[in-house]
Amino acid sequence: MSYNSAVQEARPVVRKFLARPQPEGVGAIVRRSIGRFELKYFDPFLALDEFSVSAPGGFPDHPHRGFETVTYMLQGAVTHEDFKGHKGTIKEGDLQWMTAGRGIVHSEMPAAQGTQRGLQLWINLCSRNKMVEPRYQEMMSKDIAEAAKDGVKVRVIAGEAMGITSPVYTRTPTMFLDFTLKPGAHLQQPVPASWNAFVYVLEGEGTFSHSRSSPVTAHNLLLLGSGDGLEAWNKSSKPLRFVLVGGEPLGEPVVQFGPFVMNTQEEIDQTIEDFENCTNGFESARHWRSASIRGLDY
Ligand code: FJE
Ligand code: FE
Repeated sequence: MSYNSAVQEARPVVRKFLARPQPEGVGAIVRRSIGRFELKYFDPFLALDEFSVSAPGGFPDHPHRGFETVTYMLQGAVTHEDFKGHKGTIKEGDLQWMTAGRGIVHSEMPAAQGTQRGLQLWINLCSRNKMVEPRYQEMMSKDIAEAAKDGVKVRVIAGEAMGITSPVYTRTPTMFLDFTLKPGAHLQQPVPASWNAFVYVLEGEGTFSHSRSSPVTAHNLLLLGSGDGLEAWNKSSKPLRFVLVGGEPLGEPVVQFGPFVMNTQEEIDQTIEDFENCTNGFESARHWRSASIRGLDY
């Protein structure tokens, strides 16, 4: 092993899942990898959906509490609108990092013709942060820092890679990197040894962990075992695109009821009560309906 290599001990691939399409929301399709029955939780990650949605479908008014949603657009556009009047449209390459904290009610609806595609990652918050004030961090594609070298391009959504650091604040320490490798390219990317990490392949064929392992194609999730980083190769003749996501495990109990994720059943019961009564952060839900529900243009 070379002295100066960025990765001394490549993390092995310990599990591989093909995410199959399933219906979700209204007329939307998601390929869910983390969050489905076989892999309910990969601390601190609650869900990873590769979503596909076209009008008139979408994800109309629904709540969240106790975690963050990260929406990263791959194609098309999605308009989001919440119960406090925060509204916007994210397009291909744009990012919305939403800390739901004590409560968000919002809609996420197609904003362009054709199919909107993207990734939505749910990151758990530790008990201390579950009831923080909601917060948005949004970045347009042009503001997401990129670096390229030796056939490897990275877009740094969160964390640090190839000398670039993202300005996104991660309450639960997280890295989220979008890599594209040209044919023949090789990558070594450090990931803190104590973190959980995974790869999700978006396009092409990748060789991960060992240079002679069998290639992995789109829609596959790879859970990485222990080591200090990822090693990947593009041995194919087409571009390879994947995301590498890592996070510091919280090591706390998780009680989930749909879009509410707390530590105990009592907290979930309280959350359901808060949502029904429009209290403790859900006050604005009482009279709010999104444009999509009111039948307006959105
Ligand atoms: C949700 C069902 C849902 N994956 N990917 C139940 F569909 C949703 C939800 C989403 C979602 C939204 C986008 Cl833009 C992308 C998604 C699930 O909105 F939150 C619950 N509870
Ligand atoms: Fe949502």
